[in-house]
Amino acid sequence: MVQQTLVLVKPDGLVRSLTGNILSRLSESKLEIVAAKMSRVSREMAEAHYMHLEHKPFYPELIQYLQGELHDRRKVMALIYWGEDAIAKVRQIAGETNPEEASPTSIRGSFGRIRSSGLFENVIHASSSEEEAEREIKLWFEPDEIIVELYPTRREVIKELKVRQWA
Ligand code: IDP
Ligand code: MG
Repeated sequence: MVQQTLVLVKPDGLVRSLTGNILSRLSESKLEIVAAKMSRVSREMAEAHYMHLEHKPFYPELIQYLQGELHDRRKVMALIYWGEDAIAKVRQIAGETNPEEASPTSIRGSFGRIRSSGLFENVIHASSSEEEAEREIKLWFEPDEIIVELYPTRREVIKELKVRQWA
């Protein structure tokens, strides 16, 4: 089944210069990258992304983590991978959530660690189901930032829209 999945290189991945390595590992999947960008992460974005974990004891620190406050690197790299069984393939290469339990050859097993607070600092995010992928892709990307048609869109005329242009 052709699927799409959201990947985030989290701030620890960026601050440790792991982007190239992570993209190399993910390229083994033979999936196609159909969108990519650097993104600042507001508190609202971080909370929306992890809304399903709101009740967890590690949630406040997780929000700080995604915002880059734990690594002084306030951004993430967001990508969409697209192709046959994309969700399972990317999760496989990413490895288990807990880096100590992740396969040593996976991204999280190679580069993740557990903070002294207990938070799993695990280098990347990867969507875990089609429903989650759809919600997350629509949260992180606008339709025109993606080079294929993933979900239905509608056209709207927005009057007096103020946009920033090159001077
Ligand atoms: P996932 O990233 O493998 O999909 P989720 O359960 O969605 O795992 O959790 C989101 C993130 O929250 C994880 O990537 C990890 O950074 C952190 N996390 C999840 N479970 C725990 C835990 O039990 N202890 C500490 N941190 C956790
Ligand atoms: Mg998850």
